[in-house]
Formats: sequence, C-alpha cells, structure tokens
Amino acid sequence: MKKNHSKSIFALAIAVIGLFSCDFLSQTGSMGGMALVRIPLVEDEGSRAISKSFIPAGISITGFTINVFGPGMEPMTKYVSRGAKVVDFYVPAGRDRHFTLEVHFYITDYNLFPYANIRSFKGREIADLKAGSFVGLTMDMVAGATDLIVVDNQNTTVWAGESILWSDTATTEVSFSTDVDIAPDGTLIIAKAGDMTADQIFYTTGISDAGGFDAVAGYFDAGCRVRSLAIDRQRGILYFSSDDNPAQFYRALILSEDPVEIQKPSLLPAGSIASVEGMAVDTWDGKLYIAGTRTFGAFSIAALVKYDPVLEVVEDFESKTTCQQIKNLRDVIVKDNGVFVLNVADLADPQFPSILKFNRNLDYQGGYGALSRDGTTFKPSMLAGAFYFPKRFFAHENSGLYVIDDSAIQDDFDHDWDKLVYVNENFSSSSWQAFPSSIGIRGETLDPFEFFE
Ligand SMILES: [Ca+2]
Ligand SMILES: [Ca+2]
Repeated sequence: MKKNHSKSIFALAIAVIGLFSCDFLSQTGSMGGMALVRIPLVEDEGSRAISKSFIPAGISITGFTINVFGPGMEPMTKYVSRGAKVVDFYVPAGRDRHFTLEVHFYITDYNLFPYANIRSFKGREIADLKAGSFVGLTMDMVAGATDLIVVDNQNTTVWAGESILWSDTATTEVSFSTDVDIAPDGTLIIAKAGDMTADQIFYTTGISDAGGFDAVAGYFDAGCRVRSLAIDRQRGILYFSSDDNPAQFYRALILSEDPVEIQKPSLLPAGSIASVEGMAVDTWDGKLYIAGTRTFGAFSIAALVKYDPVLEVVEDFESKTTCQQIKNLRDVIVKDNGVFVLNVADLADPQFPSILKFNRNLDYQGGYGALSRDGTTFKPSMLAGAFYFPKRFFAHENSGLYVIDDSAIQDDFDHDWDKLVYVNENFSSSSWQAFPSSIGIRGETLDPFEFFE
C-alpha cells in the first residue's frame, strides 16, 4: 500500500524555537557583533529529532549544507555530515540574513519515495539577528536539487542524467516538450504539445532509470501553446506563459495532495510585457523574473522584467535601450547572488555576452561567454565561454548554472551542433564543463540532442 508521505513534507510549520536575548556571548568578549544560530537537523527516518515529520520514507540522508548570505556579510557555507541532530554556528548580526538548509539524500525505495529525479530538499528562512542573540530556525522543506532534466523538443524527448558528463542517462518520449520544472513535493511538471491549438501541462513522479515515466499523475489543457514554466516551490505556485505576441501568462496554485493537484489557471495582467521567452521565480520573495520583450512605443524590445505576482504589476525592467549588453533574451534564473539571463547573439551582430548577470534591482553586474565564431563563420567549440545560441537554464536549484546551448547549424549528416554547459555562478572558466566534451571531426557530431531547432 502506498503511504501518503508527500503531505508530510509540508507538515512542518516554520517555528522559531528560540528568539531571545542572551548575554553569555558578550561575556566571552570575542564574539561581539555575532549571533548564535541553531538549526535542528534530522538524523534518519524514525529519528526523534525535531523535524521527524518532514522526512519521507524511502530515502537515506547523506548530509546537510547550510548557506547564509545577507547585506554587509561574506556569504557562509557549512557542511554537516549525516548523524548530526542539530547545528550551531555564529553569524554576523544584521538584518535580512538569508538561511538555506539543504538536505542531501539518495532514494532507497522508489515505492515509498517515487519522485525519481529529486536529490535534495531545501528550506529557506530570513531572520534579523541582534548581536549576542541566540536564534533557532526550522524551515519548510521542499524539493531542491534534481537530476539534470532537459527538454529536447525536436527529438520529442525528455532526458534525465546524473551529471553533466551525461552518464547514466534515461529518456522518455514527450511530444514537443517546451519546458520542465519541479513541484514542491518533487513531482515533475512538463509542458508538451497537445492538439493543434493548445498544449498540455502534465505531471509525473519522474523519469525512471529504465526510461519512461513511472506514473503520469495528471494533466490539464493549458488553453494556449506553452513556451515556458516557472514554479515557486516554497509557495506552491505554477506560472506559465503562452508563445503568443503579445504573450499571455498564467498562475495556478499547486495543491500538495498526493498526487499533486493543480488548480484552474488564471490570467495575469501582462502590463508592458510583450513576449515571454523564459521565466523564473525568486524563491526568497516570490517575485517573477521574465526574459522576453516589452512594448516600447510601437515596437517590442528585448527586456528583463521583474513582476510582482501579488500586486500583479511590472515592478521594474531593464531593456536593450538602457543596457547595451542586451541583445535577445531567452531565459532567466534567480540564484542567491543575482539574476542570470541567457542572451543570444548572431553572426551579423556577435559582440554580446552569452550570460548576463544582474542584481535584484536589475543593475547589470557583468557578462560571460561569447558567440563561438571564426570571423563571420559559426565555429563548433566546447571551450570555456564558447556558446552557440543558449536557450534555457535547467536544474534550477542545483548549485551553478546549467545551460541548454542549441544551434540549428548542420553538419554534412544533417546533425546540428548542440551542447549542455555548466559554469559556476562566478563565471570561472576553470569550472566550465560541457557535454559532449569534444566535437570530433566535421561531419561527426557526438551530441544526441536537437533541442529547440
Ligand atoms: Ca544536435
Ligand atoms: Ca539544435
């Protein structure tokens, strides 16, 4: 009998277990300006630790990562191995300390935990810390890091792989999938071609190691051709956009039933947004970021838009007219240290960075990568920073940036050059990895993808 375990993931309410002044720190004389933070951990299924109710059956925890960032402090990372019941650590006092607890695990029993592609849970909490205080934080845990799941629209395939080296891959056939994201409990949510006029958004527990879906939990008709999805896992909200111009975009609540249930979508006012190529949610505050175009007089121009889905208004934007690095924007992802956007150059106008970084106020912070070319000729390359036409970020909650880099430029055997790319959030060339790792000789492509073109 299948246990109703997914609800328990959400059952743990955010609880501040201690928020009080404590003067023992100031007595030491050495920890002035710091606060002591305690985060309870879970040891194992069945443990008596505080968060017992959160851990579903069928997994084995391997460890915990805690990250903290905030204004005026260096970001902190702390790793704790399995077995610990609690972690205590000092954090510089101040406002808006952002804490992430990530619980790493592997699946031991797919019958008990069927979300085949989930590799961690994440919880987030923001706290103001007074110097000398002792603060306890527990967090709502939702799906975090995943296998690398990529949509291969033209091959009517969705792939799942364990690493960018693309070992241990599994596939399943999906008719013209355009985007994929993950619900709070770990359910895969995929947009795919439906009938001639509308697409379907369907959900499944995952792509099994043997390939194919474990189970299709449900689907609904989107009522439009879906170009992009974004999920706020912390708040259980699905956003999706049509490929129309002007674009329409929608919001639907994800109910944490078992299996999940998605409520009827409602249309959001688009304001000055003209088209949506890609969307992402800032998990910290629920704001939506949109890469696409906005209206500019009688025209549409490439723009990154920040949208407030509570007030249902465009809050801010940065466009081609005010940021000279913007060419054509294709997708966006929000990380702790900023907003990253894919920027597509072309051979006639090649001088644009491939990935742009902005802060949350949409101030440009720097770019990385360039169109791979030799003069006016496209040049297949796996070297660090060499991009074709980057289309989509994937593995949103994994650390670093994963990119689908797609071309339509064909070799002598009608294969086109496509690749998967990894680069860290500091754009370090030494972190670069690509699949395939080499291009072979002309006429012999090694990638199995066709992606979007
Ligand atoms: Ca290809
Ligand atoms: Ca391609």
